[in-house]
Amino acid sequence: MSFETIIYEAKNNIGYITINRPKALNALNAEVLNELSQAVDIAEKDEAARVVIITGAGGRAFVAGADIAAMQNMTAEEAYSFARLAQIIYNKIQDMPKIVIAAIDGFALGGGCELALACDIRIASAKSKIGIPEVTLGVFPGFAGTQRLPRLVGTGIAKEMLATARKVPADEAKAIGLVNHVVEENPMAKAEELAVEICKNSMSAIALGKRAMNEGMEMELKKGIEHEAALFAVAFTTEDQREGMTAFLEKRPANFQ
Ligand code: DAK
Repeated sequence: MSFETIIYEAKNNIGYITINRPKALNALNAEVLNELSQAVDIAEKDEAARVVIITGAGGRAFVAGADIAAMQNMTAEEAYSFARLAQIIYNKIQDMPKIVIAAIDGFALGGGCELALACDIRIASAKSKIGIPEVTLGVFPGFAGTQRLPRLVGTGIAKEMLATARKVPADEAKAIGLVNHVVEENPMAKAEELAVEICKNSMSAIALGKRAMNEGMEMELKKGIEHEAALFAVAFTTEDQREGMTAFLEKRPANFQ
């Protein structure tokens, strides 16, 4: 399915969302965000997509940030609405009951870094640079970067990235836990390799485990552990639990739904 600035397609159990505005390094304006929102909804419902990969077109950028030209003359009210639009989409990505992988080939800056942070797994090519340079523009990250980045890499590194605006090279991003894997080139191939591995496993169990991690991170430890038990019990109401354990005992591969 093709919008003006987003391409969505599903093949081999993978849903691909491509941000397709390469002349502006895939910068996010309201049109891109509205279409991204629709694509995320489609990917979530699409039974042909067991894993979702988000990427940027053009080979130079994942996303170089929110569109600076679009933001230049915004009033404070318009800036608030713009930030909320992106935040709500990014929350939908975080909450999706499927694993979402960011395949980063080039710049992932500002709102692009924040989009990658909303995904579950990040794969970057060696040439990629990731950062939150908003303070060079007189603003600071408004698409949840001040919340997700310190949760992922810790407050010390996140505050340094905020204040220096430095574009962190891929190998350093890996060392600080900002990306899961760095590949010489073609991060899509690595993302697809992971997606194939993920697809062998129970989708309902992955969804419950992802939810336990996401929701547990918002809770005090012992509450989170209790919450895990409640969701663990839900796994025992699924066909996949019966199939997975029966298959193990029958010494055959599981055939999950
Ligand atoms: N917005 C609009 N256009 C962009 C862009 C962006 N973020 N990034 C790149 N482009 C455009 C360039 O203007 C250029 O367009 P033309 O001149 O060709 O028409 C084209 O993409 C190619 O870019 P360059 O010619 O600059 O390419 P270079 O290889 O020389 O440099 C670069 C690549 C990524 C280093 C450079 O383009 C760059 O520094 N881009 C800006 C990166 C950035 O600062 N990103 C953060 C944006 S701010 C909020 C608060 C904050 C935010 C949102 C909400 N609230 C509280 C409401 C902000 C979020 C952000 O993401």
